[in-house]
Amino acid sequence: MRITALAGGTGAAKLLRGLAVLVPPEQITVIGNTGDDTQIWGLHISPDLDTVTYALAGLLDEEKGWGLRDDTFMCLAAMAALGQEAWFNLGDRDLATHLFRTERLAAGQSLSEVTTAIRRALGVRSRILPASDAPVATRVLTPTGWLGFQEFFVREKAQVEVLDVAYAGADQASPAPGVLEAIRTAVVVVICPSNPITSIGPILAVPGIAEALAATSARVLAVSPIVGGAPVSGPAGKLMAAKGLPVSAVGVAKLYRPWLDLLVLDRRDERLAPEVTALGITPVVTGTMMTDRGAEVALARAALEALAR
Ligand code: FO1
Repeated sequence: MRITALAGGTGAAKLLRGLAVLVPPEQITVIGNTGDDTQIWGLHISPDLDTVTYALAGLLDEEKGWGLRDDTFMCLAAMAALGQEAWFNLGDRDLATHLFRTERLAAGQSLSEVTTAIRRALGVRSRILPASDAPVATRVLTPTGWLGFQEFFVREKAQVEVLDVAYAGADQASPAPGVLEAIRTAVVVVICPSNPITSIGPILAVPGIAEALAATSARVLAVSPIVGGAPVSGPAGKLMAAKGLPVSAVGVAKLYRPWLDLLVLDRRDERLAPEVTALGITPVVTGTMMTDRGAEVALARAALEALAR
């Protein structure tokens, strides 16, 4: 059972943790979002790659959904005292990951190589690949101009109007080594319940990836991150609306329609199943709220069972 998963941050990390209980972790390849990557204090931060890595390593701060459990923030406080920007909460132990990544990148390694080194050092057996080794930066257009994703999401707390979203650099980017092959040779492809516009969107914006999803013989299943007309977490609703999509599981189905076979919807959205079917996609109705480890495994099992039917 070779599984390839397209993943953003927290929601993806939970489903991947569930999958890794049911399938040998070596058989899972994660294609991670780098549209959220940013530079803070000269360091290269890859929040979604780190969230997935930390979750699969059993180190994720569960309450926040990002960063390392039991981390401290003394460096952040010291930087604030020096008058540096301190709106992005980098933990002291988390900093080691960013120092390591930044140094290796500066020495000429690719983001894929560094990501592999980090996940191996943390004992993660699943492969984690950035969608591209080239920068693809999610930019958000607000009434006062373009913001980087983290400026929008963390600094502005997503509380500004969104007019448009762009993926800077995507045109010139190419898939990281192994990405297209992982989609082509998978038995199943899982699109995690991540923000369709700012987590999955930057992956799909890399030339060749959407085409590979359309061409693969694998069955492609997505889990809707929109439940009952609102995102389970984060600003996905606002961003989908800015892209002219209905903020519902049907909006997700429309976006992924060119290559999607099955869409997992929450029980609360059961009434949308006929609309999903009408789009040529098989709806799978189950509980999708991953409130504990048991629920993560149950959702992963429901997805795998639907794929096997
Ligand atoms: N998210 C926040 O809401 N506030 C933060 O201060 C913050 C810091 C942070 C540091 C390292 C890291 O890997 C992730 C961090 N995140 C933070 C999460 C991140 O901004 C988002 O979860 C993702 O980019 C969205 O998927």
